[in-house]
Amino acid sequence: MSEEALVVIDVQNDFCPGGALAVADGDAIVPVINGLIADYDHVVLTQDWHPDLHSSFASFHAGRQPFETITMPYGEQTLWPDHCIQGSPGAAFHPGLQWAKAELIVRKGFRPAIDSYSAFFENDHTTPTGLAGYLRERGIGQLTLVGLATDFCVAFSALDAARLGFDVTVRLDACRGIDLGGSLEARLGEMRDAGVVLA
Ligand code: VGL
Ligand code: ZN
Repeated sequence: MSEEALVVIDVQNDFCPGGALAVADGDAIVPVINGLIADYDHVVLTQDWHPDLHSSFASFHAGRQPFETITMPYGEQTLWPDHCIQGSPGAAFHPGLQWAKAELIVRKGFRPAIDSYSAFFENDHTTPTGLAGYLRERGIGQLTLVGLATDFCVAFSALDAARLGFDVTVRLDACRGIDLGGSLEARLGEMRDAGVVLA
């Protein structure tokens, strides 16, 4: 039997109330996640980690507003308010998150020209972050995903993990979504179809 890991996606100040890209109730999951962190032998965190002037920021594109969609060389890209800038307070983990036990922190979205929702691949779906190799080398085959946002970074991480052959559970009580134009229902359906267990 392979090892299990908890993967905590982007529980950062900018995705919590008061942050630059606040997810409604985003901070409500922190106590639930702390309980899970205590229970798991292996904990991995991800951290959205953009340079300023990142191409996923609406401010980078003249005349564009946050939450509009544009076409990038790698496909469709939603534009966001400036968020999770490297080293800024908004990019820090929520102060209540008990993350000290984490064995690995995966940073993503640091290439200026491409966004990265998934913990496994950038938004071109081909540039790897290295996480799959790390988990495989450590004999970890079962993943429980929690965090923010359900319909973006959690969902794309879960879909990639399932495609890569990991057993994947998403704990919905420890996630919150953004829900842009029906994105939450769409991603939940895709996750179910991909064999992700929604708990
Ligand atoms: C995320 C939008 C932009 C997320 C990150 O963590 O779900 N969403 N960057
Ligand atoms: Zn981002």
